Amino acid sequence: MTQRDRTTSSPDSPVDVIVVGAGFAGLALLRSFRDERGLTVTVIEAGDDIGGVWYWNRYPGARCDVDSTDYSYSFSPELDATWDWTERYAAQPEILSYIHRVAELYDLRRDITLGVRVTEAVYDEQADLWVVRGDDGSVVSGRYLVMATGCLSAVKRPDLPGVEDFTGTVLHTADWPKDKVDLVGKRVGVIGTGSSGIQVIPEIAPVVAELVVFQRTPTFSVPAHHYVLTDADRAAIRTELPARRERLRRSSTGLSVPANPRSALEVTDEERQAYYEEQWNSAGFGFLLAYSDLLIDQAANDTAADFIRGKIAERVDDPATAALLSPRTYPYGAKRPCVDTGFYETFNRPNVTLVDISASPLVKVTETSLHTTTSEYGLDVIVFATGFDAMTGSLLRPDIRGRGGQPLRQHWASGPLTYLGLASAGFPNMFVVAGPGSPSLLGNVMVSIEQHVEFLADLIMSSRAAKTPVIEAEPEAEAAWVAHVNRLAQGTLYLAAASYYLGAEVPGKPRVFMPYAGGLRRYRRECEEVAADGYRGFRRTSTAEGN
Ligand code: N01
Repeated sequence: MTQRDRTTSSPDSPVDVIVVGAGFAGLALLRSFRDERGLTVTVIEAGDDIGGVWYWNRYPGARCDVDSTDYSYSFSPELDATWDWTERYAAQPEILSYIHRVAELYDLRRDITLGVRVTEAVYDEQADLWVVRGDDGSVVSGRYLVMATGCLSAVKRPDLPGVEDFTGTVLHTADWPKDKVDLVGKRVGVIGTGSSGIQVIPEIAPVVAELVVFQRTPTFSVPAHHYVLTDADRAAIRTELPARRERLRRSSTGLSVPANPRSALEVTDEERQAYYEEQWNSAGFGFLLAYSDLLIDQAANDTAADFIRGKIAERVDDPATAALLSPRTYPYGAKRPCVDTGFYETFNRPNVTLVDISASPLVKVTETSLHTTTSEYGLDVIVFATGFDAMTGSLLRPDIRGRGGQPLRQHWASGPLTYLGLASAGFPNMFVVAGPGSPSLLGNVMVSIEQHVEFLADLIMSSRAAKTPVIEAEPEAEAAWVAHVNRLAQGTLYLAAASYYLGAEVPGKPRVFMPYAGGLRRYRRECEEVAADGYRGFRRTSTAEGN
């Protein structure tokens, strides 16, 4: 039987759990549900191989920006014992190798169907089953449907007239070709300066003939302080790993970087500058934790933003370019901050030009060029580093229908509605990992994934044991959770930026703050309280057939 044949199970032979997506979340679900809980699981994956975002995002320079050790599964001492990271921030090929290693160690591939994109999932109320269709015509049914489709996976391609006429190469960082792309000596235009753009730009600048960077909004970035791990580093990591994992589990961010509990405004200017300098020289992503109020107090935030702008001015030779690269329209951290290796210095190279497309927007592509309202740029390659339809894109692109045939697209027409970020009222037995309403994007997503998987596994197993396997978020619990998530955001500066947290990345998308801003520790506690309270907020019933 081929892998593809396996999805063509008929609705008469349902599995316990259908998982959509074979990235970090999907693989963790499969291992936990199948190997620890004894459920039958089938995973459906659109890519031709496992890995999720780490399969698709193969652009030069792609690597994680959380320490590799923290960006890995914590469930298995056996896995830890056989894996050593080579660099502080692992590059995409190494992360993919790690994912392959996990699949091999736990024999995961036998329950994964590759190369099938789920186009439709419909809840059959008579049978209390999800019926899931793939783009190859295959159908699979199961009691539970878990969307492990990732919050940053639905690729966003801006609607630029004429792209199809371009005779050069058009690439997207999140859908980079598997075969090596030769950029040597080419004239390359990169659109976008988010995390992906910031990684690809310094990587390709030394080899291309000309690099034109089209920037709409400048990004705050601090040095990553990337390095190759030595044997001594690895030995030290190994020794402290159990304690480090526990610290991460109980932290608010899922990061190893300690959060400073002090306010930026309670120290003298000299003390603050010295501390920022120290953090600048070591913290990487953790610079955001330099003071406790950077994301809640504008004056505190200004001190960090000014510091970073000062550093940009030091790193970029041309003052006009430095000014263009300096964010001034939103608080530091209100859009997802970046860490970089040589991003700003790249603009000191003679072959690199920065184009401000907020002043002169892109208007069209012709056979040979990219045009703004004021200029034309002849290019051989256009790289879209324009990101994703974040959080909801991967959940709304397939047609998901719950009770009464209600489309999820309709239920979420004014923004995503979830209980705990995990379930939605009217969609029984459908769950989401790292979805809207959960902390996912505001911390180390690996920690969130593992917590979600454990919570869902316990919820499903206890419901089955109680002969009430049909689990559905109560509408009141959902409404209260959405209000809670909104309230948490209102106490922050997140609302002061047109970010993908708020749905601002896609024209016409509802402007709703989607992630849970209370931190991983508080979220975990809230989930634990829900479970201890008999899974308060979930209605659990037997099936229509009385099973
Ligand atoms: O996407 P982004 P990304 N015309 O949305 C611009 C994770 N990640 O792929 O800000 C012109 O951040 C857009 O401009 P603006 C990480 O969570 C992690 O870079 O909308 N420009 C912006 O500059 C990250 O946050 C890692 O004005 C357009 C850029 O494109 C997330 O993925 C590495 C445009 C998009 O930035 C997404 O990062 C990479 C248009 N129509 C990614 N549309 C690591 O772990 C968008 N832009 C290191």
